[in-house]
Amino acid sequence: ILGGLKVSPGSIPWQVSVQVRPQNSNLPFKHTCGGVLIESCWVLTAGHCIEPNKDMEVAMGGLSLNMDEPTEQILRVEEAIRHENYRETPSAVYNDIGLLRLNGTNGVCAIETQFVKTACLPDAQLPDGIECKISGWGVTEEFQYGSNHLLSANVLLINQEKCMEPVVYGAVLDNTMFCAGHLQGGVDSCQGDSGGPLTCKQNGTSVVYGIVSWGDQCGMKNKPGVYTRVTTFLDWIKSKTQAASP
Ligand code: 4AZ
Repeated sequence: ILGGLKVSPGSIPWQVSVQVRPQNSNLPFKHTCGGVLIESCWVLTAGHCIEPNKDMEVAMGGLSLNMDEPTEQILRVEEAIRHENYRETPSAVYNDIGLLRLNGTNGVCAIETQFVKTACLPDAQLPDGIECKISGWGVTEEFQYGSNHLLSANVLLINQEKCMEPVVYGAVLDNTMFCAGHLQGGVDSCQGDSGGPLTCKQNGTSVVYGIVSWGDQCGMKNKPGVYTRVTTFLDWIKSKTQAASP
């Protein structure tokens, strides 16, 4: 996160750190992406965060990547599902969404506490210009390898036509994505934040409106962050999470 501030305990309780290691190795798990807890046993993330032949786990309820915190819950990923139409081109990533099914018993995986809670899904499009929140442990202006402490920043939803202008992203952008940030640059998501939440208030409740997906570098003028438009994928999310959970 560029232009962000340290998050205080319990203020983004659905934030997840998605961690990986080579399959069947005993190497430590390393933070690779963000994610969002949407059900006790389900984490929403970006499709490009799902790497084949890797063991995955998720850490939630903590703010620091380099300390063991008593509020933290760490769970193994049983199944990683990438969208069937996920596609990467040199200029954009399409259908950049995935789901992680967590290991648990009797349909309980993450336990709800003050520090771990599920996020609500949106049920409608939100207006241009409203302020939303991004968060993650990714690259900052100060730390090229990411931040050890969870950071967050406020960004504005940018009009789709504006973001499809040639000086911004042009026609590589489609309606399954949207832009958010500040066209003058500075405040943005960056590498390592991918898969994490962009939440907005809908009727007073925070909803996961976007998933950090891609962008041309970070914090540059006229190159805002691009987010997977979660409202496009509500039926997909429902079909996967209702089919496999007990
Ligand atoms: C990345 O490389 C990445 N500024 C994530 C977000 C943005 C750019 C790149 C948005 O994962």
